[in-house]
Amino acid sequence: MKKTAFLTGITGQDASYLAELLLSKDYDVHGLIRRSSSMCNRKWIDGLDITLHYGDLTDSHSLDYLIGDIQFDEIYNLGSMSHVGISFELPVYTFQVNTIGVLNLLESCRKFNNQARIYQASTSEMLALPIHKSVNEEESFIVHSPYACSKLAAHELCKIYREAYGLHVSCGILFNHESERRGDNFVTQKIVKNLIRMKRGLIQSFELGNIDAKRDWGYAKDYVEAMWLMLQQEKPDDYIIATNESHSVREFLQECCYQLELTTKYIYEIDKTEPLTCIISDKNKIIGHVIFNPNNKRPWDVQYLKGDYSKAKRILGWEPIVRFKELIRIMIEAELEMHEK
Ligand code: NAP
Ligand code: F7E
Repeated sequence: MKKTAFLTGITGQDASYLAELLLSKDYDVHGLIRRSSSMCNRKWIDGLDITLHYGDLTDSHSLDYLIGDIQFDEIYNLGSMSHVGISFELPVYTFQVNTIGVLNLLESCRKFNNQARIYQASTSEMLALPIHKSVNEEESFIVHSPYACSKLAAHELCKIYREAYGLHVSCGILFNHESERRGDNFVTQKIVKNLIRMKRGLIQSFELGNIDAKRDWGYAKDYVEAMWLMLQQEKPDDYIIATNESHSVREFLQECCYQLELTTKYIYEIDKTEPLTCIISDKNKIIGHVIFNPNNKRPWDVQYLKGDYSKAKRILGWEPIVRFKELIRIMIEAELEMHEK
């Protein structure tokens, strides 16, 4: 018998890669999709042999109906309002999707399919420590945004359903992971796409916010493998998935420029340590500039993230393959290819 899997967030970066992985393992894959006025958000799943069901995490009836109707073996909850910056503008909505949505899903499973193995997408944003160190699963959580707070509440709910009702729920505490499928308004994709447009003469400038923030960036395709491995364990548990390397947004910008053979010159106001702008040149000719606009900074940001994945390595046998420079190469190559087409 084929195993059946149900993925929320099917149009997003992670679920689209996970759907491909599960199909390669001969799963019968089902995805939850929101009604939209256009089909544009389906580009990563077009052509995949999966079954789509209309629904929404905030609509408990749609989940009850599906989870009651099809006895899924594995459920991966990857749907969310996933943008940290926007969560400051939409805090209530963020909680409705990221917390109440998870509760809706857990309740459906408790009532209609308590044998399903469930994956919850937790996040490194729950680990906004004041000191700079590599963190493991023993660390206490600290949050700096409505997004992080909504995910922490969901994380705790998962633990409650695991302990109180014996549901097989595992939470992956994933650090930032990127790919050519990353949304355009996350910093890595924003930098890659805009630098390539600038190199091609399509734009002369773009803006960034906090470039001193450091992140542990991995590759989404590596990370979905860890999600699957978590649900293959007899015992549900929580795991950090990361690369154990940390780089600043400024380093990301620098490395992209280097790989695109662009040079940079940072301009500072007298007595200031944060640059105002960065002039970008191609073969000694100025082609544009990046503006560091304080208005793009979040009300409260996480300054440093680095994850110790040794528990995942020990128990799941998982390790990241793609590292920082290779990740940037993959994203640049995909974008250049898209421009060629
Ligand atoms: P993403 O590309 O932003 O995708 C989010 C998905 O959630 C989209 O398919 C979106 O559908 C769907 N969605 C939004 N609101 C929904 C709702 N009310 N009901 C059902 N679906 C809804 O996110 P991702 O990068 O793949 O991340 C996957 C999960 O991991 C998310 O939960 C995210 O918070 C978490 N996470 C991500 C990272 C990372 O670095 N990528 C790290 C840690 C945790 P539409 O197309 O209809 O908008
Ligand atoms: O920001 C800074 C920004 O939006 C990274 C989500 O997948 O990973 C992601 O959240 C850093 C922050 O990702 C811009 O202030 C500077 O310090 O790419 P990001 P994120 O906030 O780390 C976590 C683990 C998740 O769970 C989330 O779902 O870059 N930054 N200038 C900027 N960020 C953006 N977006 N845009 C800028 O112009």
